[in-house]
Amino acid sequence: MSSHLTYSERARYCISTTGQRLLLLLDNKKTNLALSADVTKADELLVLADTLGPEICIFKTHIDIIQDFTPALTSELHKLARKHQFLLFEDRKFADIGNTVKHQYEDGIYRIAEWADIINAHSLPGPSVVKGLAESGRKYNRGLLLINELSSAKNLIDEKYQQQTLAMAEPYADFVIGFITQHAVSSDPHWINMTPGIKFHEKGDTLDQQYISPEQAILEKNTDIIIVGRGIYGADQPLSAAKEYREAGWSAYKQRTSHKKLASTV
Ligand code: S5P
Repeated sequence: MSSHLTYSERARYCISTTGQRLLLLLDNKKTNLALSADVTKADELLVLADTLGPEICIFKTHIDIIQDFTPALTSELHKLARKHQFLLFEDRKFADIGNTVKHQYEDGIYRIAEWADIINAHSLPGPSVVKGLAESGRKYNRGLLLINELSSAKNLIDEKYQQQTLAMAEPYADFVIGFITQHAVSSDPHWINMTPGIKFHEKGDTLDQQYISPEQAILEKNTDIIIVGRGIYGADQPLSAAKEYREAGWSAYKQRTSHKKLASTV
């Protein structure tokens, strides 16, 4: 299992430069917290990026829920990403034939390929979805996450689907950096496993979201990055909430890597 290795140790195994950059950033900045910034106003999005930027490794957007979107928004986000050293992840969940997803990635009003370091896709359409996105993504040196598992109750993904998702990722390891998942997909150290559906003290919402804790994700399920939305931006004090999730995620990671190191010395 590679879960005892530090993020920087695992960076050496990456073929993707985005994957490598992210793993190094996690250890340098000492945070494995991704913020899911699911707000609907451009100014709210920018305030979140600027105030919570120092706490996070990734700022995850749903750019199509912004009511007052203009291209200036993504260039401002890009500036904040440089200022605070985080990556931008557009949670677009592409799920169509190669030719269509390529256009959805590069064209339209959002021009996602121009500003998002990371995107994600459902593996449902088969390799065509990865092939189509890779044509644009490789030009911009971007990273893709395949959706291996969902956090919503009674979703249709089963074990066979997950095995096929991993098999689909393997030939594209220069572009696919890992998975959106509830548990570590493989022991290969270069795959980065990111887990949404994280919240303290709550088991779910009224629309079938299911939550686990940062410790469950990092220590029990061996995933690498916790993705937190309403637990942070919905809190009375988002900055203190972000610090708490950061601390929980980071100490779980420190515990995981130090445990295994001790185990390997005996
Ligand atoms: O399985 C998933 C995959 C994703 S990317 N479950 C999820 O909840 N997400 C996303 O993570 C979802 O679209 C939302 O943006 C975020 C979770 O938000 P929260 O407010 O429930 O933490």
